Amino acid sequence: MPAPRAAAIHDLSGFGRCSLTIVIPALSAMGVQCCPLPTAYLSTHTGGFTGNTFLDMTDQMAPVTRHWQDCGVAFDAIYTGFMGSRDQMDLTADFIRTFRRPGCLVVVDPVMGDHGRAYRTYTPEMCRAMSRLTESAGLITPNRTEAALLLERDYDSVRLDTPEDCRRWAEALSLDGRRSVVLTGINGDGVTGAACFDHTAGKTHLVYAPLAPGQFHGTGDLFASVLTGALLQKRSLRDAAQTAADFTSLCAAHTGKENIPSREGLDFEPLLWRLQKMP
Ligand code: PXL
Repeated sequence: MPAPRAAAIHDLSGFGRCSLTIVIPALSAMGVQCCPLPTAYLSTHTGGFTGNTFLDMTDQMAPVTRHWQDCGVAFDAIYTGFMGSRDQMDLTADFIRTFRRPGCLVVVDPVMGDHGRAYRTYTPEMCRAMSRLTESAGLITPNRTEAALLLERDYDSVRLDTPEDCRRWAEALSLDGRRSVVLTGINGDGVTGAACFDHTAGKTHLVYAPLAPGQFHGTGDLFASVLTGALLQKRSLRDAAQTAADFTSLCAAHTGKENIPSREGLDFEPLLWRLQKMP
């Protein structure tokens, strides 16, 4: 069996572990061929660093789409994340329309913010465009902040305190059951996890892993990358989310012990081998 192939539309941030510097190694370790379409090159991500460079690669997106189409490339998955501009979201929607075929998994991680606030580069117009982009997805992976932005609700009203709350909000994000949702950042006593609404079964399951102390940049990117890799290994949504929660929790616990500044992200490289699956 050849490796499943995923197109990954995210930014490339040189320092600070997020987006493609997580997506590529995680998917590769899981036996998935990753074809990156970088939306921008930044010297660092925008969380915890100031003065980062930003090379906008929007004008590359349509030519890359056309060239891959000319080459007859087909994808088993399209996985998108952080966007640098509103135009990028429209071009990403075009990319999905061009390459979607039966069985192609379309994962849109609606990266827009965390801890109740949009990232500083995300304007309200971009958040609305992201919401439109998520309509092309078979699966979305918002955190609580992104859930509130997608639903146009006040952050404080999207409470994830009880299992019933978590289920309700995950289902509210499913466009009346038409797409699957993995709502991340649900917390319990000493645990963190995700509410997984599987649109094929019409059911929501909660998965949990130990909550490690500390907050690290790129945690959502690692979770969504492992989730996508596990789905391409034909695991169920619940199983894939459990694998992603376990691995992310392990990396957070390890990073916490190493005293690494949170803006440098998760020190996942020493643990990457654990994602490997023998053929
Ligand atoms: O991890 C999300 C992310 C991705 N890419 C860039 C970011 C952020 C969050 O701040 O700044 C460039």
